[in-house]
Amino acid sequence: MQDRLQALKEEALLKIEQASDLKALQDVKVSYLGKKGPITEVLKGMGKLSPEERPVVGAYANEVRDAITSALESKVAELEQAVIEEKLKKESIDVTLPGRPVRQGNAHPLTAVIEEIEDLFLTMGFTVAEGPEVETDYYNFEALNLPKDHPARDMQDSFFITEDILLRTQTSPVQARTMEKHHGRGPVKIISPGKVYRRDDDDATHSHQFMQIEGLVVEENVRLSDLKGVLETFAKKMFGEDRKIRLRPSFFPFTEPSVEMDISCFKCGGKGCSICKHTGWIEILGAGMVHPNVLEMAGFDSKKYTGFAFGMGPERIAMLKYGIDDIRHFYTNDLRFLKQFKKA
Ligand code: 2NL
Repeated sequence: MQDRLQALKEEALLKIEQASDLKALQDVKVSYLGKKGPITEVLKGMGKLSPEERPVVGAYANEVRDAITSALESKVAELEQAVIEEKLKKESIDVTLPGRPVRQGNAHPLTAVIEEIEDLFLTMGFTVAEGPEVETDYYNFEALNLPKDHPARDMQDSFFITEDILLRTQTSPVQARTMEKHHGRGPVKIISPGKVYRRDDDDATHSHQFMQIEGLVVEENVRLSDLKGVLETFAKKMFGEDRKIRLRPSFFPFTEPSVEMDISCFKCGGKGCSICKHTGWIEILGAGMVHPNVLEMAGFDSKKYTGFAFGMGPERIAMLKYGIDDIRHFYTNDLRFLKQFKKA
């Protein structure tokens, strides 16, 4: 019986040694160690042995089974390791290959200009305020001292949704709403960038939807000279340190007095060229001291508080700065146009 076990052991170990894959090992395991395998058979037949022989054969049978089991385990580990090594060899990557460049886009020129203007005012202590594009007649007109019969309220000029609701024609309603939230206490120091809407036929210089940036400061003892200082800083930072500014009298319903600001031409320096239409000056924005009616309607005591406000069109600023000749370029999404504003 021992000889039979010895033979089985050698046979199994040889098969394990020769096995070339895991499947073959599994077959060896089933055929030698399985319930119907020869070793189990030997163990079952031990009842027929004499009591002296039984422990000796039993111990040897166990030894054979353990030898086969451990040979199987180490061969399985060996084959698995070989599979991993094969895989590593096949999947190795060449780290010296040049990388694939990630294509990087750029901000829309209008976005870039608006953010530049925002940053500039943020450094002067302003915060950015936002509000709804669908506005009430009250905030868009009435709170800004635009009386019921003012031509700006005309159906010809505005997109009305109902008699009382319209697409905002300026960002001033944001300022009126912000002032109200201050409950009559200063300081208010905000800029409000955003989309505005006017009924207009689109052409090279008109668009029914465009952007506006307004600024507002309300505090005690705010004067026109404060307005002038802030706007001069803005003009120099945006168009060059050697810019001069000038204020011309103007009219807006929500400011009194009202002014328009020109900068000295950044192209010709004031001598006269096509950009400044041979005047040496370029109109940049409108501004003024906040009308007392506007302050009072927003809950501020106009005897105690004064303020200044200004408004500009970022499209115009961008067109001047980059020499863009048609406002429609901003909205028609032609990549040949947009890609020219990639920063170096
Ligand atoms: C322009 C002129 C301007 C304002 C906007 C304003 C807002 C409040 C009170 C007073 Cl809440 N004023 N805004 C003032 C003057 C001019 O815009 O030409 N914009 C493109």
